[in-house]
Amino acid sequence: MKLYNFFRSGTSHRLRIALNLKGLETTYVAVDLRTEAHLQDDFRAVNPQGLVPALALDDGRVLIQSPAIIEWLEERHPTPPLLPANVDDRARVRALAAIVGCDIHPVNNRRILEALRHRFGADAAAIDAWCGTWIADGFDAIEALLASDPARGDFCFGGAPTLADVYLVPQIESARRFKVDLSRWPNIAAIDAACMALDACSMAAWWACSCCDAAGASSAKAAVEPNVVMAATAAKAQAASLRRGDGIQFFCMLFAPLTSDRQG
Ligand SMILES: N[C@@H](CCC(=O)N[C@@H](CS)C(=O)NCC(=O)O)C(=O)O
Repeated sequence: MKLYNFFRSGTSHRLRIALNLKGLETTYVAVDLRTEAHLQDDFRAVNPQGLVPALALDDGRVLIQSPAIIEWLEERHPTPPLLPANVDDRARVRALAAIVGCDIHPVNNRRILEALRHRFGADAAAIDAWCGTWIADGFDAIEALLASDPARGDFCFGGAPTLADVYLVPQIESARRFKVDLSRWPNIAAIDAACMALDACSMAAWWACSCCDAAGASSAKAAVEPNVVMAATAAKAQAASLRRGDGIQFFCMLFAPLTSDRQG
């Protein structure tokens, strides 16, 4: 299978987590949103919608839309399951995922932010405020749902990662990029820590991503912000315990957060 994705795309990130949890390997194809590679004819031939991710199967068929792809993975490769056995529980897990997938991510996507910047004159602070508004709105709801579940273990539902965690982790990463203070949501922060302790999640992070190439990293800007330094430091610490660390990955890990691009 070929995975068309971008290292800082939240929807790509959620698919990488799902693939890792299922133990499935793919050939990695980088589609660079910063250079608008996703809007070029060659990628539109893969996905006419011009969005990542897309998963090309070995027989040539292409799956698009991360919710559809992840559900396909769940049905084709049911072990380990990302959805609970009980129908009511499945509805709960899907609802948590949908808060991210339907109500947070789409309004913070790159093309929305580009329209805010170029058609409506939004500056960087306005963009952060916009994204922060919708992330906080969704995270408040998720936090309340998590707090109201007495049977919950370390993850969004029960004691193992589910679809809800697959969606939540990339959105937390995106929240950090948009300077959202996560201390307001202790259950969400604890789930992030539990997920990031799993190789399946940490190896799906943008800093572990093989499309974080030297060309991308070299576009790093010099403007260092505190959250960026923290992210780079955390990434560096994470790197020590993970199966990566060649020169390019290390370089990317340190400098990719300095880029000014903000993707959904
Ligand atoms: N609903 C789609 C959304 C895909 C999507 O919006 N992907 C973003 C990256 S996270 C993208 O390709 N954005 C390009 C753009 O907005 O120009 C899915 O879940 O796959």
